[in-house]
Amino acid sequence: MLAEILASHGRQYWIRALGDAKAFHDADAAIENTVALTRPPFKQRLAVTRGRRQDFCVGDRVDVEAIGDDQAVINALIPRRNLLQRSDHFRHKLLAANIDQIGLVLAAEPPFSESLAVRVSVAAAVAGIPMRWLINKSDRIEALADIEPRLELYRALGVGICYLSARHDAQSRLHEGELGQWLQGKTSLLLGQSGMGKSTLINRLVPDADLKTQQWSRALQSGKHTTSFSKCFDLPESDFEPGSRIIDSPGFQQFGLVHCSRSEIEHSFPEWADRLGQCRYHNCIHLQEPGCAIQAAISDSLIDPRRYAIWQEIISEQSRGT
Ligand SMILES: Nc1nc2c(ncn2[C@@H]2O[C@H](COP(=O)(O)OP(=O)(O)OP(=O)(O)O)[C@@H](O)[C@H]2O)c(=O)[nH]1
Ligand SMILES: [Mg+2]
Ligand SMILES: [Zn+2]
Repeated sequence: MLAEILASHGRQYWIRALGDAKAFHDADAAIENTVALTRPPFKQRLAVTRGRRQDFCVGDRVDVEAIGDDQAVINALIPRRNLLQRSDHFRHKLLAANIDQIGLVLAAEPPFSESLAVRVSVAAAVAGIPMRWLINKSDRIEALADIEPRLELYRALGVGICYLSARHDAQSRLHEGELGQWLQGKTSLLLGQSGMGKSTLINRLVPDADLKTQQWSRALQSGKHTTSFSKCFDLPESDFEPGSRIIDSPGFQQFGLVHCSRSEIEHSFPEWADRLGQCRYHNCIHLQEPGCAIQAAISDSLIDPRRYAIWQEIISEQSRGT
């Protein structure tokens, strides 16, 4: 039978049968090649994988086999529409599959890392998933003023930016305002560093989500992120179209892009586009090469030096360890 993964934790997955009871029975019959099904369709249950496989993630559609009343085994993966991942030289982490959009949750307190935000933007672009920046804690007006000039730069680069306060905005504003409109009918993944307020936001949007949240200073001291695995929730049908879903995920402090090619990363810097063909060497990586158009633009203050520094950091990681 067909199911989707709602949450993943190590080799254990929380799954839900796909579709209505009829579709479920049809799919089941097709897969198991049996017509007489007496077992009622299941809604949600725990599933494990065969042969120690761990390469599934939230949002995956899978073919499963029920075991008893409350468990299942995953047999196979249905081809993915998209897959968001991060990677270093040692491992690839699958973050979510088959999603419509990403909300990168940022805040001024604790200060968000621009390097991480750029990295997530590159990974999202490479996976072909649209992204928006959700600036949370906008009740902290003074802190917000500090990051505003940087946000202005990204807005000019075409990034969609939406302000909210998960803690203080009225329910109606969260559900019906810009954020609510953006969430309508879509499967949205919330991503971001620890303490930005992803789980707080989901608790406001999904009344029975009951996610743990934690003061970020305490979370950072303990070295533990509050959310430890990704989980998908249905947004309430009272305010959202059926099929509107939101995924919570653990905060990260690193976001490697070893799975992305240099050209993919380069093209995630849209303000460089006109200059990319103008370097002396066609395989220029814009670090120390003579006749580099990007370095020249830096010297002439024509492109943003902080974004260039993030490029240097990402590119030096790509070659390390290979
Ligand atoms: N002032 C203010 N604080 C907020 C807001 N949203 C969340 N917080 C606080 O920020 C802290 C971290 O919130 P969480 O929701 O646990 O953050 P998270 O992004 O889920 O963190 P991880 O699970 O570790 O990735 C909590 O103390 C929240 O109360 C907001 O809109 N304004
Ligand atoms: Mg959380
Ligand atoms: Zn160059």
